[in-house]
Amino acid sequence: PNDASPSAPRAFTRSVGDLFGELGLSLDAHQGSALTVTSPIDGSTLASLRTDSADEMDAMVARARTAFLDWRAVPAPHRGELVRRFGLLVREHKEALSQLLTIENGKILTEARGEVQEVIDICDYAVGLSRQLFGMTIASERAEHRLTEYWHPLGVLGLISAFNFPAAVWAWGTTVALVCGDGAIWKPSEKTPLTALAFAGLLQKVAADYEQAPENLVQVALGDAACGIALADHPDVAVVSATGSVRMGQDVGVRVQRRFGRPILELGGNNAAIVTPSADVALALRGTIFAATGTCGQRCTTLRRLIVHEDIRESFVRRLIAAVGTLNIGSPLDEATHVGPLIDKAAFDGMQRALDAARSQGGIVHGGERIEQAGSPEAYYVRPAIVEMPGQTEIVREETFAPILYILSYTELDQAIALQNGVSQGLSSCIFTRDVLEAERFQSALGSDCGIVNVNIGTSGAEIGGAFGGEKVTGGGRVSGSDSWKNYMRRATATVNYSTSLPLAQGVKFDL
Ligand code: UN1
Repeated sequence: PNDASPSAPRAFTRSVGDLFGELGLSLDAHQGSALTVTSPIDGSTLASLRTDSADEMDAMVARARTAFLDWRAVPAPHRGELVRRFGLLVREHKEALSQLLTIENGKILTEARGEVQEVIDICDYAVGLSRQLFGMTIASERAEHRLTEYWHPLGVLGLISAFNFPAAVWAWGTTVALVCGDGAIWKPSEKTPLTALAFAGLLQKVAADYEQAPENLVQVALGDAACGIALADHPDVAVVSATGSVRMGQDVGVRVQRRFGRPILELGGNNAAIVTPSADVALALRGTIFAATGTCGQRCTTLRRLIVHEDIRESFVRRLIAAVGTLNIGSPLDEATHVGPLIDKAAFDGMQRALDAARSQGGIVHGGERIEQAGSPEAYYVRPAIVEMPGQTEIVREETFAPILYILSYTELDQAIALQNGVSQGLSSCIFTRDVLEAERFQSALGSDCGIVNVNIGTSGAEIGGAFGGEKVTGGGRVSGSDSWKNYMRRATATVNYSTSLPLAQGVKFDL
């Protein structure tokens, strides 16, 4: 039901202290005054934590490097055993971890459970991978020679993650890096350090009980951007994986590249759906609504642009606006809620600025208003906005991290594809069609220029098995899935001569 004045958020049934207790962890060693953690559900304070200084980062990297030197010698399947045990522990505590994630991040419980499931899934994936870190043999041009490619552990991974997927993105990189033989440091978002301490705490606990795991294999750096910069600049951090804004990635990527470290960047998206006249309308509606409003529009894969065929535009948009009007907006702990709060006031202000800009650029805004919660002035709940635009104006080409769906229309498919590709970001895209030619064209070299190209599903909710990331200002990195494990290893090409002569490559003669 559409409830214009939703009930005040339920008091949390579980406190953060209780949840940590259930996980067998304690926050005692992390207490401090530098970082106040609040819940977006009602703005209440959850914890006050100490942070790490830039000087402490040096010592942390040195410890990680020492751990790596031991860990690289452990056989990969035995490294997988560590991840297997972690995955079992996450399974055991799935509900408590999901609640903590919801309390700290504000995503609805079913999505929090989905995120914890992603952590479990990537553990299974990484365990399998630990027996499949294949190299290959290559045909040598010389007689009685063998050319082989090896994949070896790389070094220390520094992983910078965002508030919106406070656990899964870390797990994608870290579990894979661990089976690849790397050490790992995690710099989580300052908005979600508790989720980080919980997941890393469980992994540390498993590592402490695993005789083959060295000390300090997995560490957490709490702090502001300076901690991330310290990782980006440090010559002993071999690979830096960063998920977040384009602006952050431009800084981190350049810093890592300057010292010839390896950056993996997964940055902004401005994801579009093309809805064609042959689309299954009910399916397209459900797909677009979840993609546009899930996680309150705060996924990097959130649907931000809908490019609908002129012939069906009016009826489709009318149904979309009506459906968004029926979404339950309120406490994410309430199982009936569809859309929880924005992360904070800055996100709300950014959303309102974008809506004002859209209006001034000719847009007609439906929804988008704040929904006040009695007694929680610091909680920012909004009705997702549907914004009819006269064209792909400046604001439409920007990523605003909030639930705003811009509506554009088209008449020819190639025009829709040009609009879809006509932004600087290139993360995710989709088409709703039952026409096989349209579906194929969209996925082809002439179609979407994004890293993720979906047919008859929305832009968000990628599975862990596929390479995740995108092109253009999205950064080009693939954090997990497919063969992206290679990002966490180094390649060595070995040529072995098992003859008694010494033929040189390319037929070079050098007779002594
Ligand atoms: C992100 O928002 O940074 O594809 C990650 C999805 C999720 C991950 C999103 N599996 O929507």
